[in-house]
Amino acid sequence: MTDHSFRFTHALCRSPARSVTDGLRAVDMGAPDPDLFLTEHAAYVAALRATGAEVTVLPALEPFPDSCFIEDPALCLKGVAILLRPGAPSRLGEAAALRPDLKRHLSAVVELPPGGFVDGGDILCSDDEVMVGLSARTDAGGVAALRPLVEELGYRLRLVDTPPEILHFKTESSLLDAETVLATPRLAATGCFSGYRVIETAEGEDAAANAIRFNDPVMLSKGHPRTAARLTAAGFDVVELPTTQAALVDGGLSCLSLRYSLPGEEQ
Ligand code: CIR
Repeated sequence: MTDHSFRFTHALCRSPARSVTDGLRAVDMGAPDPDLFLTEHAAYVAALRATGAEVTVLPALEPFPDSCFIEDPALCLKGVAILLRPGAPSRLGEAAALRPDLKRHLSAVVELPPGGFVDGGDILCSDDEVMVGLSARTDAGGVAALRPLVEELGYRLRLVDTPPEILHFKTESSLLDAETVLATPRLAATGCFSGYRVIETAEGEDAAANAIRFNDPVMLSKGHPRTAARLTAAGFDVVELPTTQAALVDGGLSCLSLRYSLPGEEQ
């Protein structure tokens, strides 16, 4: 298996519910428009499919306004899904709702043992390391419960801090290849990426950091031209996607999919 931190055969997404208008947000800049959200979501799914991956879009879950951010209730590693425990009370039930789908699509599902909370948005994976940022959603008890599960799968776990003003660790970072991350200057300045090459987002373009490398392209939130230019200059193939509606509820590109490969099907 090569480059398994960014080469994926599959992804799971969840259609945004009409109730996304009630999605959690730190600052209210207005509710997202559910129809426009669906349009932007469809463009995202099409971009994932254009890389050759098989993408399943699960039906909307109206009782869970934030459930299109499917990355948060689970972590997929080496074909195994770890069912997490989201740290926001309104999102806790998303994990149980996702369990049957994970059982259907992944080769195995394991449950995070009790003891704390972990959101997938706080987890950045390279080929051999799982970096977990403590945040308002992810606590030390949750990370202690997660550690043996990821070690069992052959990864090291690196515990880092997410600065308090940042929702999730990956709100301001993403993996570009096994040695390179894209991060905001604010997160990079904490020193948490020691051992990695860091490309910083351009000034005023912090939201660009919530990106994904998915097979060949780096998918980047549209409207961040100087960060896009930096990535292109570094040799990455950039695909820009609109995230105007996800941004209104503190979401971005990484939160909208669970990316995985099944054993024996790696690209
Ligand atoms: C929340 O606050 O949970 C959602 N409104 C946004 C979740 C974004 N997910 C992510 O950064 N992984």
